[in-house]
Amino acid sequence: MVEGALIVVDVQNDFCPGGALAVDQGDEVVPLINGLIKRFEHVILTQDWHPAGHSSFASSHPGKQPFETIMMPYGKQKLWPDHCVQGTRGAEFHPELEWTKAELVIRKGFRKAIDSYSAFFENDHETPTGLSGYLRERGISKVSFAGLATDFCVAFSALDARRQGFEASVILQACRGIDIAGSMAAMTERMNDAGVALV
Ligand code: VGL
Ligand code: ZN
Repeated sequence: MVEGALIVVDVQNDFCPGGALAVDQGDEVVPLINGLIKRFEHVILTQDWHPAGHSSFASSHPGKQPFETIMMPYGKQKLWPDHCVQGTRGAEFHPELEWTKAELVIRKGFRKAIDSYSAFFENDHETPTGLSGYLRERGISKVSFAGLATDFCVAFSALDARRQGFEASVILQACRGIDIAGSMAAMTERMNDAGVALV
């Protein structure tokens, strides 16, 4: 068994080909992640889980298009197509993801006025999801990330894991990115600087 927790980030239909915010080859990570799930001591899943009309949706801002950036009270926010709406098929885990072993599902982005990329904090970098407390209480000090998207939810989760004092690695082979406006290179550099092991 690999020590620590595997955190499987947002392997949901809307981030896979055919979904509302599809990541290129997003579904290719599923068999790899299924293999990892078997090998890890603990497994935690995250699930992007937005109410309809969420403030990160371009459709909630008249005249705005997906992938534009706007200012929100908590800072810059990229706007997305409607995705991962609570209770829809797009928000469900990929049908081939073997998730039954998971001990915890962290849902994020459920507050209408604030987006959440990280598994630890919402995009104000202050509002916690409770994951740090959960890991600490359970004595888990090491986390490894796989899933979607490398340059958004995976990267922000890994950075916050370091900020919270956890040992963090990203299993790149089992991640796929969105890569808009150089986001992959920028986030890779930030993860390296923060001491995230990219493996
Ligand atoms: C994500 C954009 C919006 C992600 C979630 O999982 O990386 N990206 N919501
Ligand atoms: Zn989202």
